[in-house]
Amino acid sequence: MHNNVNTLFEHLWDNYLEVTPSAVKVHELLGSTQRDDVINDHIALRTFNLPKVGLEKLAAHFKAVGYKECGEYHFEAKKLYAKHFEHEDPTQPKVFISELLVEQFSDELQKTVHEMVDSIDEDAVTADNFLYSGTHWDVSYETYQKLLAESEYAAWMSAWGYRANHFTVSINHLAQFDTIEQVNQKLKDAGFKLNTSGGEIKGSPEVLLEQSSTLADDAKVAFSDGEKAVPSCFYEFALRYLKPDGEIYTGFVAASADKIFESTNAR
Ligand code: OOG
Ligand code: NI
Repeated sequence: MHNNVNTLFEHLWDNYLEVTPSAVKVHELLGSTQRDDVINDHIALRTFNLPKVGLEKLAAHFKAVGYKECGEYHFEAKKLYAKHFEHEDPTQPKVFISELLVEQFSDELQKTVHEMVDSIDEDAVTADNFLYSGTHWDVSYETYQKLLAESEYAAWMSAWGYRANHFTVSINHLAQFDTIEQVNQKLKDAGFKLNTSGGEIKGSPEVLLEQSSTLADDAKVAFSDGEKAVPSCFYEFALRYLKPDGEIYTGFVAASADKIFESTNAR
């Protein structure tokens, strides 16, 4: 495991850029007018709730660089569970980790996921690079499509594995934009497609968090039966509001997160 938070995020970022070329354009659009590059509000990772690779196995890598558990979230329809983590340094990105509740799916999906996870080397899970190690298994495009029919999340995991599935621009830290509407307009004018599930803007000032996101890029995956382009990773935008006590809200909103997951749906 890493012991330096900045090194860990540099690796996560480089690995994310490999399959998310549009992230560079997002930075140019929103960040080029600032002295520093954009500040990220949070990142997110996905996994399966099997003992070898459950949420806590991913969390251990963040705890090792100073993160603490701060909230939990349930997604009944998508059969997911999640927690978020914060660093004592509030300028470090928050971390949102979810896991698929594998036992709630068909025997066929369970068998596929167990086979995938069985092929991960035990030592790989604690290695420095685990959080940006991608897939540890061979799946066919046919298997990908079968997973897709039951769970978009399971299919995404089979194609992309362990990596940050999005970074999130902190709108609060942007010099040239005050509202999420302005950010969305800038992105749309540049030709980006936004995730419209539940509306372009998820959340509201009342729930202390507004979020929007691009639709994931398509990137090529080397499936066992050939190469295919499938949705990879996306960029999110978050604007946070002050709580009545005057502190900024640092949590997530389950009803909004439920829709953000859909940013990796096929276009
Ligand atoms: C995470 C979706 C939730 C948020 O900010 O609410 C989320 C995912 O797509 O893995 O990122
Ligand atoms: Ni997010």
